[in-house]
Amino acid sequence: MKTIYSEQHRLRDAKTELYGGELVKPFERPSRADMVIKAIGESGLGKIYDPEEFSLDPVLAVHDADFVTFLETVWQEWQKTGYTGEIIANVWPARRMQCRVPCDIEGRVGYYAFAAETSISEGTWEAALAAKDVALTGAQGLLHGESDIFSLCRPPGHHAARDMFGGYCFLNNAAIAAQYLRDNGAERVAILDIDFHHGNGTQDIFYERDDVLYCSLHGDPEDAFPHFLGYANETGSDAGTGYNRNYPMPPGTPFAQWRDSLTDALAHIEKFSPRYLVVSLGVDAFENDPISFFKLKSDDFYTTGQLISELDIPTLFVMEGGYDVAEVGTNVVNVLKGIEA
Ligand code: Q9C
Ligand code: ZN
Repeated sequence: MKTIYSEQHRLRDAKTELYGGELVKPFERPSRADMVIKAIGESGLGKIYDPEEFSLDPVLAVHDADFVTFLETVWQEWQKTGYTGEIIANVWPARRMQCRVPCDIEGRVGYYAFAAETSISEGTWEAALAAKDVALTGAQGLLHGESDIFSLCRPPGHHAARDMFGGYCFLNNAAIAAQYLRDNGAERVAILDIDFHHGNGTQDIFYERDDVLYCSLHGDPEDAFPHFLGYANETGSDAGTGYNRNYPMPPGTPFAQWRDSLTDALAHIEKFSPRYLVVSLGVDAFENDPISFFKLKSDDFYTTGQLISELDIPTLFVMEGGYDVAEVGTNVVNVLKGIEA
């Protein structure tokens, strides 16, 4: 299996994350991708390729144009104000307030953010652009007939909505890839999201549509980020009714239970009969993940890969979360080895 990877991910190296009322070193850090690429190199899984460069068109097919311009220009604007720290939202259009884009930069940061943990730092935009190229190059591989590809994206993407960033995500790499597959001849595309967190951004982007099925296994929003989306009663709207499926699970969920959700999601995907599958591959369901609460063991990721491969659908794996830096490489490689078994 080919891996697509860009060193440009290093440009996303924020100094701050708002966590527990303090500014800490972000969990989503460059060493995560270093560990994954190292494990891929040692695994014998296949070669590592640089991405091709794509225009913004595939990004604008899923994201709001003003949001994209905001991400592109916000660091320079922030510098102009004279602020010396990173960009952290501190105000929102909350209940009964007006949801319009203000002029002032702090107002606009709050408008486009849905959470405050994610600082925008110098180089974030450039890294996000490269991550979307990594995802799109993988999608193009599927269109050219490859059966499985791993796009080692960083920063991750599944929390990024049409016009919102947060949860360490800016551009929704998996959604951009899925839409690109649709725009290049695939009638139906399914997205399976096995990251520990609900992919609120991906759900948001495809919620009214019946051509992209979204299925997500995640920590119950009662207890886990992003808290305000990801419940089981969110099944899609309009034409998309029935094309969104959430599997929220409680703290302490072991693999046996998680696997039942996976089996159900896979059966649902099979019935949908998609031309391609995009897997939002986070490995933060791991038992030692520092910010998550499922109990999957490293071997369980191998079984997960095996179960996904039984679908026999050409699949693009898009890297999302996974914050136990010591084991993130092993866990990702285990999924991919399970696919090739
Ligand atoms: N107390 C991804 O995995 N904060 N994003 C969690 C826990 C945000 C995770 C706080 C987690 C975002 C791509
Ligand atoms: Zn996650």
